[in-house]
Amino acid sequence: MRVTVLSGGVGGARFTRGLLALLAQRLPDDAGGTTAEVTVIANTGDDMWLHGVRVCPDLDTLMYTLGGGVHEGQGWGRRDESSRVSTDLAAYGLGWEWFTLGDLDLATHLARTELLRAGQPLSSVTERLASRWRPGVRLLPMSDEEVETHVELADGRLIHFEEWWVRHHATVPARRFVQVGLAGAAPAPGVLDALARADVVVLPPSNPVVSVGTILAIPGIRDAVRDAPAPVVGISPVIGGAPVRGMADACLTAIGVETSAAAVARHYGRRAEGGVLDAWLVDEVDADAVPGLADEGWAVAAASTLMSDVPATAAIAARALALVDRLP
Ligand code: FO1
Repeated sequence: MRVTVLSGGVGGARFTRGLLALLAQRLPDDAGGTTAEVTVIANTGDDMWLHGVRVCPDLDTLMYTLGGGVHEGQGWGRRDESSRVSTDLAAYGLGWEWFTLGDLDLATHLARTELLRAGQPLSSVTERLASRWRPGVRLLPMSDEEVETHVELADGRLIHFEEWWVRHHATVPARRFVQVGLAGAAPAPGVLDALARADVVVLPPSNPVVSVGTILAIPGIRDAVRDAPAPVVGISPVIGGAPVRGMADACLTAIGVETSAAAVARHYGRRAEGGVLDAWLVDEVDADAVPGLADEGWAVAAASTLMSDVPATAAIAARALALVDRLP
């Protein structure tokens, strides 16, 4: 069985960890994993150059979370981390005090930068780094080209997404998001194939605007999802009118979309009407949205979608897969 997931950072990584647990139960291999093939297409719009190294937040969150090295409380960065280097960099007046690199995390960025400087594309570098962590999935960047999400503020200034997200906690109103480098970007090797060959495509509860939205904006990827023979199912990142984590509401507001489970579904759109989804899973607190969406032709269900732990997340993945099993 082949599953392809379009993922941002924390939400998508936690969902994929639960999906792998479910698949290990349903399709076990002889090593505690699964015979299913899971490919994760990761957002690289949060990426940046910092201190001369290339930082890929969502790729690293996926690699560390699925590889067992993540700082669980934060959802990003390494467990047992230290900050000696970033503290000393600050003594030189370099870096941002609101966005620092841990000492162990720095090893990942140094390794990535060394391999990029040697001429390897990001997809090859990611494969090499992931081989150490053994995440149990094929981890693909959405593109080998640099595409960075910048935020246009009301006064016209453009700042990097991470500055808006981490320094300003998305409280400064965003006029729009600009994917710098998008026009020259192509899907990374393996991305279109992973969508064409999947038995199911999943849009997990990642940020629908700056994470999944950025992946879909790469020329060719949205069409590849729309044309995929497989059913496409999404899980709402919004529960009861608010994002579970992060500040997806600020992103949705910036593009004029209401922060509700139904509004996010309509934002993605049904494939029958030119969108990318066939099915949508909402939380029980949003069960009142189910009849309306069903009347519009959605395959839709309400279930507990809070990814409180791995078993709960495995159950969410099971409900999402069951939803597309019902599709004609
Ligand atoms: N988030 C923070 O809130 N503060 C940080 O200092 C910070 C550093 C950092 C370094 C590497 C990395 O891969 C991620 C980091 N993050 C930090 C998290 C980052 O903002 C998120 O992972 C995503 O970019 C948002 O989805």
